[in-house]
Amino acid sequence: MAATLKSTPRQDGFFMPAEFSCHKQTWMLWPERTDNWRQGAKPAQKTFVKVALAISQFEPVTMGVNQSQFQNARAMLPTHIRVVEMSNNDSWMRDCGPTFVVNGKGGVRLVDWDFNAWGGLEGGLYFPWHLDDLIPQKVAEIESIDRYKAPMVLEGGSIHVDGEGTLLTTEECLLNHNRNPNLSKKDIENILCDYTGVSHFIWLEAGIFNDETSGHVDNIACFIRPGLVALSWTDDHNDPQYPRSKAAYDQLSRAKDARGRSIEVVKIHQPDPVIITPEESEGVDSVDGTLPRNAGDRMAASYINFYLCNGGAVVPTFDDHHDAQALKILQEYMPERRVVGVPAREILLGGGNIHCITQQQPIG
Ligand code: KQY
Repeated sequence: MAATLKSTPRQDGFFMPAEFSCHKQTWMLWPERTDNWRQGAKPAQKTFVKVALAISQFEPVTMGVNQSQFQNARAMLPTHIRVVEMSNNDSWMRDCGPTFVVNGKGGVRLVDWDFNAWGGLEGGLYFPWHLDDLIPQKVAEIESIDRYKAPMVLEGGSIHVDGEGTLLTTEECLLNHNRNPNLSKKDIENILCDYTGVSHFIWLEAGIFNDETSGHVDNIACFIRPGLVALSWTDDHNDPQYPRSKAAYDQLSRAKDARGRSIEVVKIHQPDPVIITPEESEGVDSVDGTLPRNAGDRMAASYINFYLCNGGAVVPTFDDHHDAQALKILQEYMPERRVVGVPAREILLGGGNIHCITQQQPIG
């Protein structure tokens, strides 16, 4: 039985560890909705299988799946990947899933944030989202982990931590009025301190151009280890991404972390603009209340949306001439990991990437 605790992680000595610390397993959710995933979600499902397989070289994977797709997911995934029935509205485990916290003495609990599908009725990406909102509670029950219910809307992809007291985020997302209109920046910082155990914030202005999440940090910048941040970059001063990445670079270069260290920034050049084709657009069902996929729209493609797992890094690739360089630089900066590229256009077509569809459960 998983209890819902009345205290906060901070009061109980729990904090959110960095993604690069040791995991028990990775959680994912199976894609199926035809108003987000083209061609009945079949191409996306094949890509999710590839991502799950890549991760499973490094650690166990559990896939949550709606009842209607249980048999299909079970058949498409190898038997070493656990498949559990878990009703959901879509497959973004990073964002609707829990944030796990640890106490450094073997204890693991989780934080259950409010979820409103990236903006609720003011620019949210689909309606309803009530099943997604229950995912953390279901994970808590399956794993018998006690749960904290946090008093704020937050998606996991909107924060990164270094595990040593620093939290990286963007104003574009966390201060968007469609998440927590009644909370000030200071209120948000206080809740994040209480529920993730951090003590220091690095606020970037904005995320990736055209990112439908309102600028999640996990698409533009992430910690590779304490004091080292990878940043999505472009050398093209005319690209709408340039001022965003330049501002982030300048902010990070000036920033100190919770321990007073300066931040080293490694630039990872973005792929050339990735555009939705007419064929891709036509494969998506049109439904009121769901963000349409229009031919000609530029997607928020970034190599930074990678996932760190035990001894590995699973990185999106785009069949682009920048792919090889991105993988090479990440491998150089993470010699302790094996960097694996997975072609990820099909995930990008749904609005996110590998980091957005995964959630780490740390070892206590
Ligand atoms: O974290 C993400 N990038 C998720 C995007 C959600 C897209 C829903 N269509």
